[in-house]
Amino acid sequence: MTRAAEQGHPRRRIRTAVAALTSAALAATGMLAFAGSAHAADTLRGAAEQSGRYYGAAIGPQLLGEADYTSTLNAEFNSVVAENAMKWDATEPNRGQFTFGGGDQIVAHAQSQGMEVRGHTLVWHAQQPGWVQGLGGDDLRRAMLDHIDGVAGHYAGQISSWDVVNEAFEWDGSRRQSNLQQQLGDGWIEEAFRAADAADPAAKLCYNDFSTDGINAKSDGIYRMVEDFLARGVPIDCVGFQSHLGQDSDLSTYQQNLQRFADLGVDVEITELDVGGSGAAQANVYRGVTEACLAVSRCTGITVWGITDKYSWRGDESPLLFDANYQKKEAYYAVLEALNGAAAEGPGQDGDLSATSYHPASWRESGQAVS
Ligand code: G2I
Repeated sequence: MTRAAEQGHPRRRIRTAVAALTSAALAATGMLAFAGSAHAADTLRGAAEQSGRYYGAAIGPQLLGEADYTSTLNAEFNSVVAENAMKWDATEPNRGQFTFGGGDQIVAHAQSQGMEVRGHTLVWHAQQPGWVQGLGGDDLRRAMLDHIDGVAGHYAGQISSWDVVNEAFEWDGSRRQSNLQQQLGDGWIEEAFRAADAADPAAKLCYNDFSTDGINAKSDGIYRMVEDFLARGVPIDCVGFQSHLGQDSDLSTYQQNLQRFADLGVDVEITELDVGGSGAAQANVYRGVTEACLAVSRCTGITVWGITDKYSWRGDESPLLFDANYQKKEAYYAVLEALNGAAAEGPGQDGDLSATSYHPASWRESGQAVS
């Protein structure tokens, strides 16, 4: 497969340098434990760092004042992503007027703690400000490109990887019929990646989606797009697999799916992991996802979609690693053990279940899922 890197794409060299600097910074602060260390780490970030990976959480700047929230974040995670604060509605509520307060708070906190920052998300059909929704044709194109330039430009050099485009595919592998698709045509995703490439030469550029947690029609469609982008030198560096799962989710092709994208020549990241359920069943799905990532050398890290069940978007399903009182759950210990290499043989998953992803009813209500 032809890769942009092999065509001498200039941004690849810069990104490699940024990654090396990040590793050097972690090592210099004593936070990087090396693979093969005899000592099991006792935090998620410490355990993930043993294999050079990050373990991240989605956070809200408004919660950083809560002592338990911030102390858990600082102790356990070495990467963050804004759950909402860097989206289009939050960063450009009026055309051309950018508001970076919440995102800046997150970046400042992360930098004070030696954490990486993922960027989420530059272009998405949801959480668009009202003024975008009425635009057509070239006006929408101009707005999209200006938005990418404004936001990715503002954070240039501070973001490890951007979710440039979020959730642009349907279940059957076709393009989602969003306003972006209908007004701009098939080329809009490519245009967005090229604009992000120009605005932030250091960040890795990801395509991010849900229900792609196995080999299925949707992940097939995204695979074909990535293959095409790489063949034509469109700048793409990574694919994000959201992994909003349930305790009955089928992980039988999860690792294989990550691996096939990695084999194309992109990094893969678990970007929004949460698992509805409880106890051992929930813990086993978390373990399976962790082991799958560890088994794929280009799986660079895992982000959970929140710290505590107290503030999860799926709060009634208790899908995270810390309960509402910030106590570590069984799932936490399963992840820690897996990151420490206790099950280095690779992922295994029992069961013969049909669902590949969990689709809360609220997605349908909010227009996020379409079937
Ligand atoms: O829906 C789960 C995630 C699916 N993938 C993309 C993610 O960006 C998405 O995150 C969720 C946030 O976790 C929610 O917190 O995106 C939702 C919006 O589609 C977020 O919910 C929104 C509420 O719907 C709004 O009413 C609220 O104003 O959060 C906003 C900010 O608190």
